[in-house]
Amino acid sequence: MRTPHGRTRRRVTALTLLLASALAAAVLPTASAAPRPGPSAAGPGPSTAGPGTDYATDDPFSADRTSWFRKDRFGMFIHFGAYSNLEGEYTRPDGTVCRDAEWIQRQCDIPKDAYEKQAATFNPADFDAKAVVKAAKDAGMRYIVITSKHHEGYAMWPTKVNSWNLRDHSAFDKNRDILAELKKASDEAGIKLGFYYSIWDWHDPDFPDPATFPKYEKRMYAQLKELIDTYDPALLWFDGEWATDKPNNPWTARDGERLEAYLRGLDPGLVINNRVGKRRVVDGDYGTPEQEIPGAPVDGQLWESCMTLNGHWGYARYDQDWKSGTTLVRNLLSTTSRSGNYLLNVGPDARGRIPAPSVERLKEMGTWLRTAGQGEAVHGAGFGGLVEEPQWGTVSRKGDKLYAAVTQWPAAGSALHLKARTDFTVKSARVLGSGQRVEVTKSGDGYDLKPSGTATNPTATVIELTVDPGPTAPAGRGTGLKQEIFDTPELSGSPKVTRTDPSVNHSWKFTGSPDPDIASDGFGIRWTGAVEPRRSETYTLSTVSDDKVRVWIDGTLVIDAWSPHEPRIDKAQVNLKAGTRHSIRIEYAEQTGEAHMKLLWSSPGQEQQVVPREQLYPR
Ligand code: FHN
Repeated sequence: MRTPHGRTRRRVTALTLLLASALAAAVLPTASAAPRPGPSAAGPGPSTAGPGTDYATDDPFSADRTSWFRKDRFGMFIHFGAYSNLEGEYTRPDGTVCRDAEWIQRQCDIPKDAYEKQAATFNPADFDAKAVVKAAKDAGMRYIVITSKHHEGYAMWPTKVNSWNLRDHSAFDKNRDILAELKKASDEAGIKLGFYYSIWDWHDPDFPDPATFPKYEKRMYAQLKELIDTYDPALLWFDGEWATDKPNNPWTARDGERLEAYLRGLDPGLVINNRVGKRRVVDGDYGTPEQEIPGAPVDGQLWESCMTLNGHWGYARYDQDWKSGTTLVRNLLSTTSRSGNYLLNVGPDARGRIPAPSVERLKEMGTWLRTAGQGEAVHGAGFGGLVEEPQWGTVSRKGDKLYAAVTQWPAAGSALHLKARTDFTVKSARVLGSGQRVEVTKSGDGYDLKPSGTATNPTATVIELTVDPGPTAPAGRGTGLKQEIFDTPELSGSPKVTRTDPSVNHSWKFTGSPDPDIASDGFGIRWTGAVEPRRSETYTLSTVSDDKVRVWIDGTLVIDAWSPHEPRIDKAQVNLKAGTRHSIRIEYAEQTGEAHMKLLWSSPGQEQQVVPREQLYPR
């Protein structure tokens, strides 16, 4: 099926649409626990969302669907809305000045009519999509996420759902559509485009009251369908999912379950963040730490750190507290070295222009990335894995290359030490952008790197190591684990279903279950068989579970989370031998509420992933 702008939409099967529409129409309790009819934005349909539904359709750590996101590493966030028209300052009728950016209406208690009046003068005539995309591409950014609707509820596209939008309520050219302009420019530049969409809506009168919230929800579904059908975004970045007031936010995890299923029914290729639900490890495809960088790869989920260039997301004319280009490059190196993405924000002004200091810093980042191939340490790279993160910089890995980005260059004759996490060898080393020799010697618990010259730049000098990561067995020929499903959480009696489960990668949430004959609550599962690692290393096994789980390896209980819990991660370190089929037994129980069960692994030489089918054998 061709979409309006020429891209072939991924084929959406009838079942996924049916499931999506059924979910949209499913009656689910609201925050007040009273049943609340879901919106029928996707149209009515028989309720297939129930026992037998499993929302885990792939492993975001290894699926083709998320491949671009895991490789791109660096994106541009754009906060642009009616709030931009005030440029961070609101002068009250009494002459006092109140300052904020995208929260200005709420934080400065601007009356609705006054806010609508100022929005009517909004005219971002100088918004230049090609210039925005060029700034992103020149910075080394590979994707863009723009606010299509922030908490103020103002749509930045000509939505048909209401008139509170840039087409119908502004002084802007009524023949222009900035999201369409951005989509065209992004496609031409080979940049992915995503949309930020706030669930929390300060403008829609039906939003705060759980009794009327379904009317808002139906409009929200309709707007999201407009965005997908009109602009074919690669990613949806939800926000405003948290419990709050002014106005009250009725959004629940069940609402998130239904919305995520609806969206995946519309476009199975979408990448969706975890704020579609309640910002948990079981929501969406990736976690969203904000204004901070996790110290290591995030357990159980991909992740992306979003950050401002100064102190505000939306434009604030008085905020000149800009991060330096060096800080920004080092932040990007830190996120990459922990297998995360960096979503760096710009806030266009009232005319739609990106502030010059923002453009300057993005140019500095792009220059560093383009110099001497230093961008290889970021694009397509990820967790260093083979070595501990050093004090003197960061280490990312891409295949047989380790990129040591040195921010504290050693004194002449001194060495940089890398602590090894596994047996691997260094075959060669070179400084990108310099012909200087680098002496590599085995030393204690790792390697010493002794460069013979000076750093190439003050931000970070990259030493590229070519390594042999050590023996990795060929992929196995496994088919999965034996799975026995019981209709009691005690796993008592005889199993109602016995089959081979290709991988332990399940998200039954509130409405689903492992089989149509198994109710959504009150079931138990036992998996048995063998797990065969491809490397002889210490593996970290992680379970993502709700309600209860325990795991045995070679008869030893290594994870014991046998008390009911909300969605959470439990981990164990186990020494596994390549080519050996270590026995594994997993017991899981769902009592009531949500149900999730995933088994992931990682090791110094193995990126985090759901344990794949070919390494699992039923017994
Ligand atoms: O309230 C928003 C805020 O305005 C901004 O959009 C950030 C960006 O991720 N998200 C929320 C705060 O967590």
